[in-house]
Amino acid sequence: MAEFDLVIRGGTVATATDTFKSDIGIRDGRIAALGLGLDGGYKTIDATGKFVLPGGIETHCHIAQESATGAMTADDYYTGSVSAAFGGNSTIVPFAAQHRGQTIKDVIRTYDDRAAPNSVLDYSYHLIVSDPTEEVLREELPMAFERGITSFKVFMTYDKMIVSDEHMLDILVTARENGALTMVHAENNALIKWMVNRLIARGYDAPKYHAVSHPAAAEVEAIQRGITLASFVEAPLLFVHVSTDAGARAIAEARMSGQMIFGETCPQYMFLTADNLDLPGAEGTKFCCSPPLRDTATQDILWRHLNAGTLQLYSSDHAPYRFDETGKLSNGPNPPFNKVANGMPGIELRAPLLFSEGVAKGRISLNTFVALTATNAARLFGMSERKGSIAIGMDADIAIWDPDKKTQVTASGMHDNMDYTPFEGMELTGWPVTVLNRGNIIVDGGELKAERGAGDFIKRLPFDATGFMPTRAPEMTPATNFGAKLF
Ligand code: DUC
Ligand code: ZN
Ligand code: ZN
Repeated sequence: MAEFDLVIRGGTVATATDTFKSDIGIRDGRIAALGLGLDGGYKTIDATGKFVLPGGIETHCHIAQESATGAMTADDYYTGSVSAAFGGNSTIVPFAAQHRGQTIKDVIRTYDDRAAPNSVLDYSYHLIVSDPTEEVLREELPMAFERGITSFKVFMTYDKMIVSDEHMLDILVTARENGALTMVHAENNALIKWMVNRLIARGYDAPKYHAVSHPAAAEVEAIQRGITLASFVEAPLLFVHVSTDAGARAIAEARMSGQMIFGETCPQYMFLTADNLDLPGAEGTKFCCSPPLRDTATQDILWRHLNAGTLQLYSSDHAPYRFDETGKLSNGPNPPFNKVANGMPGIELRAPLLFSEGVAKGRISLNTFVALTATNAARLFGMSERKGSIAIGMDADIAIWDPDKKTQVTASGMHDNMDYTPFEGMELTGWPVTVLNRGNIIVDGGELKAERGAGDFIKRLPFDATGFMPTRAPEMTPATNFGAKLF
């Protein structure tokens, strides 16, 4: 009998800290041995000349999700997970969105029905909370955390999703008390609405004005406010899709003060600019996302924030709305920018773009690449006991990268259910040629090998606050607030 189900031989293994030559022996879905000269595999993969990396963990993607205005994403859990797998991912954590009036129990049931029969990769969800009633805060969220869904997103903008600052404090305290991580879409709602109204009233309704309508200042103000609120109640807060230098600097400063503040950016802010919106007719709607695309100076600075550790996560924010009446053009063939579904696809290209523009061009190390595409997400979202690294005992979630493979990006080359890619025509160096999830080959040599529904739900652990030293606000401290116990 073979000692291992599978041996990956001859590759260069990299984790978030180390790079070394090693074979990998896999048994029962887990990494059973590391070392040179391993044999005894029922199957063998020759990885000579390749990088053997932890499978990517994509923790910001919208799959089979209705927006607040009713638009359904183009990808379901099958096409979304297949596309993620072709892009080197072994795990996905999309959102399960609560719209006003829905119970969290119903939301989770709905997404279980969508994900379990379809996902080819392991998965979990972050909840989106838009209706934080007493029952949601006291009973439903703790029940979701118990089930291993230990993170959720709230919005500081969008009339149908926004939570007030007061509710945000309630939510942050609930998360803190239950070991959960709050994620936030930080943009100042009033500033955006004021700009949208002013632009539209003056006839500036082309897609390019979407970028103007969501000023950098809106993001910066909301990030500063979010930091103030979270720090006041000593709760962890993750700012998703950070797109401004000043916003990232506010995060860096909060981190230096010991606050549990985290940041994420996305490929669109690093590889596209607002000029992409300036296309004839409705073409620019393909590039409408929120926060909007910025400029080349911001692109440069985001690399620095990734290297400096200001931003721990780099996620696709895959929000696939097709360029037709089911998506971008649901309000007519030439919609005003404020009637366009926000978001763009990119789950398959997230890691390849970072590899090509980052590792291959010497902007980041291979280890930083691993940290940004897998390890940091595993740690922040309570999966690091099983996922995000290559070590004995961990899930055999592995992506084998050919560092020299050249690919030209085309929409038809993607495996999502989209009819465009915003990265069309880019020339990439490096591609994940084989992808494993718990030792099963999901993708190999450009072919899908996995069965629909092969992925498992991953029960995640609570947020780990080790090492953070927030300073308690005097007004929350009995010694300095006349004895009031507020926690
Ligand atoms: N926020 C996201 O995270 N994704 C798409 C649109 C949005 O507002
Ligand atoms: Zn958002
Ligand atoms: Zn998103």
